[in-house]
Amino acid sequence: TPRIFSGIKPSGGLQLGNYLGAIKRFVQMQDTDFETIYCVVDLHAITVWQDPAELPGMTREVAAGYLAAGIDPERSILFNQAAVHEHAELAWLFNCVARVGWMNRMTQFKEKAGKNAEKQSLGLYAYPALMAADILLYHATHVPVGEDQKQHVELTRDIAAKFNHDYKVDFFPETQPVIEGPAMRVMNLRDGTKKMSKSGESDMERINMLDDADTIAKKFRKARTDAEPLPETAEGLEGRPEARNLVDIYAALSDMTPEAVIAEHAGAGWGAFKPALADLAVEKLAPISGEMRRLLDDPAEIDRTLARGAERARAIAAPILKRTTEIMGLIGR
Ligand code: AQP
Repeated sequence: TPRIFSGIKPSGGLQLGNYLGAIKRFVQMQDTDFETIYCVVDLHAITVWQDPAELPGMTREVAAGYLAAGIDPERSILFNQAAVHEHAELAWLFNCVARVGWMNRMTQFKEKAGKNAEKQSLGLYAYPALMAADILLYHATHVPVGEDQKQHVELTRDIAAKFNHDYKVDFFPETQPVIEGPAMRVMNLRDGTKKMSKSGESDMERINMLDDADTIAKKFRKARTDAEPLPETAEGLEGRPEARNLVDIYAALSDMTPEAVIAEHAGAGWGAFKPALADLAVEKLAPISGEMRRLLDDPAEIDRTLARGAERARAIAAPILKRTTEIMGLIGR
């Protein structure tokens, strides 16, 4: 059966973009023919500093987000990456397959590191090799990713191909990126040209999954917009990134097309549209955040769920890692 692997970093509280761009689709994929493996990728989170006093709480929050949104830990495998040590081991083996020149071409590292590349952790630089390990440890055939991750999936294919070539085997599959339709990209509420992000500087630029109704209303009220009302047609959103973002969020939350949202609210002022958007967001998010809070009241139960998932993950991962070490000529496993 085709198998999907995808992950979310516990590098902060879950935000609306993680839900609309990732978790919501992950839930729908459970109803397809894919076997689904979802991971809280804590080993990726620590590529930048994470306070050890806060990391366990963020790991549980991401797990609670998956569960509250509808990931069924029986139908999907749900676990945290650090609990399955095979991820780190395969990542090392892949560090020895991947080439420095390949890593140098990764645009995401350049964007994240900016002018401070020398000061970044070696882990942040090597992160695509760990991502390749995450995927290939399960011989995952498909990875649902945003446009920004496409390059890393290509690197995963390059690593698999070089491994197969160098060791003269046909062992790792060619993973396909699944980039569905126009991928939902939620933008920052203060700057419509930047994406909404967990670790963005100001809390006002994002909607957190655990924000209460008043906070959600306030953040949308204060969201940056231009002075024009909503256009009469979708073409009128051209060159208006903040306006487009609010329309896109409305569309994604209501499962409507942006065109239909515009048709319904044509010519409306922000004073009318923003409260409607806030009401819709609260209506859709409150059941999820309520369930997240309920789950987070019992951290031990979340840990047990993750541990059961880790056991199932390891049942797939361990033989694949063992075979990899044998192919490479490493003894003792
Ligand atoms: N703004 C977004 N719009 C749509 N999808 C988004 N995702 C993240 N932000 C948006 C999707 O969420 C999944 C998890 O991503 P991640 O946690 O592995 O890393 P990220 O993309 O770097 O997420 P953040 O929230 O921006 O975290 P930080 O601030 O730590 O870097 C992915 O599927 C991603 O596409």
